[in-house]
Amino acid sequence: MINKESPLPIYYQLEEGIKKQIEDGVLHPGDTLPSEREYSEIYSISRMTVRQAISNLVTEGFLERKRGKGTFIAQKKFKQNLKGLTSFTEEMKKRGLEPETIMIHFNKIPASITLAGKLEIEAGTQVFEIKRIRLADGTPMAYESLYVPAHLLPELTIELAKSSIYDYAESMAGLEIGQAVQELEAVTAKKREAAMLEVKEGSPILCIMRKTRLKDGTVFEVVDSYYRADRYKFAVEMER
Ligand code: 16G
Repeated sequence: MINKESPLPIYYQLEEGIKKQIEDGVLHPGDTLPSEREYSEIYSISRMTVRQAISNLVTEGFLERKRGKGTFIAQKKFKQNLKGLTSFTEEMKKRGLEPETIMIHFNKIPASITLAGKLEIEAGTQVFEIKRIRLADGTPMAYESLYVPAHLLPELTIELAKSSIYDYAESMAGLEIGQAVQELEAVTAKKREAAMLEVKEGSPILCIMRKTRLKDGTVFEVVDSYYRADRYKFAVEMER
């Protein structure tokens, strides 16, 4: 795994070696990683070097540190294809995972000028302000902050919003969700997001801003979603 003649830094070689072992199934998700001492003895390298490689792999989401228990191989990241306009519920079900929602906030408020601008409605129009944690098989994946004009979903309740808003909109409210524009940005978790996503403050987070329209062009929702970068990656297909 380590070639001391190589111009590549040793920590980097170790990092790549561990990644390859995960890829090849030599190390399995949930396994304990060999200790710093073992790596340093096997490859005759300093513990500082091993520590650097491990800490980079933790930041990148390949390894996970559990306090008082050690370092483990992390579960594989979810890859979401950004081709179709899907909901969280659909994405999780597609993978055979049980979606779940913890409702943090559910309220009707008059839209501020800024929000009204984004939703393309008059300022003061009633909108649902919904903040929820989305989980898959009990693990928090994302925290969403969502705004929908209330007149589009007049019967929306907390219970319905804890399930699938897209499903409710399409199968019960008779709306046709059409298209969306999404922006992705890397941010670090602030105290509040870190607590909700069960990560350390400062951990990498993927922030996705989605604006969805109905088929007739009406803005249906604006959503800021914060996804755990150690659990999620997004794939974009391109053609030319
Ligand atoms: C996804 C969407 C979000 C939408 C939600 C509906 C992204 C980045 N965001 O989380 O915009 O409101 O699905 O999910 O994909 P639901 O139908 O399960 O409530």
